[in-house]
Amino acid sequence: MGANDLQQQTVQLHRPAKAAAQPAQGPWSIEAVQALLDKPLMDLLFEAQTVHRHHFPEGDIELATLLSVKTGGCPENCGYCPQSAEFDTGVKAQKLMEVDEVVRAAQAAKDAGATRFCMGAAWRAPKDRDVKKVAALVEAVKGLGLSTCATLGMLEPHQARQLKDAGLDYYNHNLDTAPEYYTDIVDTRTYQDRLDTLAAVRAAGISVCCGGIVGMGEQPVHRAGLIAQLANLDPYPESVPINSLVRVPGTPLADSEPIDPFDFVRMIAVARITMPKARVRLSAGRQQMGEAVQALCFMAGANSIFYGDKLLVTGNPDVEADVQLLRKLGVQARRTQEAQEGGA
Ligand code: SAM
Ligand code: DTB
Ligand code: SF4
Repeated sequence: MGANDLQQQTVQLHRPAKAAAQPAQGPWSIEAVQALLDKPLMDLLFEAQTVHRHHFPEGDIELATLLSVKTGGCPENCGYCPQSAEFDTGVKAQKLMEVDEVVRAAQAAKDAGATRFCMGAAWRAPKDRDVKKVAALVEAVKGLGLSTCATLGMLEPHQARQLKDAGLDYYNHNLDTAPEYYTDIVDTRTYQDRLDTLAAVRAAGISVCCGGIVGMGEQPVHRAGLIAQLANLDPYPESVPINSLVRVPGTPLADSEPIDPFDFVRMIAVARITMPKARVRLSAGRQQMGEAVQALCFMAGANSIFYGDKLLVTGNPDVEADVQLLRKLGVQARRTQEAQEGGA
């Protein structure tokens, strides 16, 4: 197949479907979300794809690179996390990275085609002096023309405002699961703590990146409960990461039953339908997923992936493998603002 044929195929893939998209019908009850999750898969995929094409007619996929700027030694006990100091996972605690090191990584990510750079820190909550240092990182990364994202734990309103002033575009803070299952996963903080930080982020004018993890031994009703919580945030998050648990030896959840791949695809589809304008992020777990399941996730409305050989401390598909996958699917990567404005 020649380049022209591929272009042709890409254009066809992105042509909006004829069926009219249904508007999102919030507020969402758990039962209504559950009913979507229980639909026949092909019907659910059709509905999600229809909504997706209506809201994202360009059909591109955002490439976001993650960097752990402060690794390990975290005092929280999130049962999924290799960076908790309570679990013996072999992750060595490191101090906050310097600005020049982070800028080098961000530039490399941009050169490889990423448009968003996400900085993660294994903190329960940063101190004011930590926020000052991260603000300098945000400013430097923003200066490269990348969209910026940070995930640093719980934030106070004044800290959120400081990050906004530094140029932070998104703050990632996940609800992880339904409130009823949360205490089975972590008991060093509450669901309300998470909601309070999300409110502080929203009030500071930073876009909210908030999602969860599946494959942690939760029941179907907890998956529906997570989606209902996210979709009922007012407004719902601009960006919704759906992670499949990366089972790390040494963590309490290391032996969890993996989620059925079709159930994972269903979560993506229902996130798309209930939060139609959000970037739905096919997040952790892609390395264990296979190309066909990832393609189904894109079909279901996922339009952002973590791009780079590493997530925070665990692996991710190689950059080359992702470039090949997007090429095979005829999907375009999202372009930088710069490139869009320059018409490149
Ligand atoms: N410490 C901050 C916090 O918890 O908000 C930021 C870093 S934390 C590692 C960011 C998110 O990564 C968590 O909220 C969780 O949703 C996700 N995560 C952590 N470990 C994971 C794993 N093993 N598999 C999938 N997602 C994971
Ligand atoms: C999110 O929802 N997933 C990313 C990002 N936000 C920070 C983190 C995934 C972490 C996977 C396990 C690890 O490498 O630590
Ligand atoms: Fe700490 Fe965040 Fe990991 Fe929880 S998820 S242990 S808060 S780094």
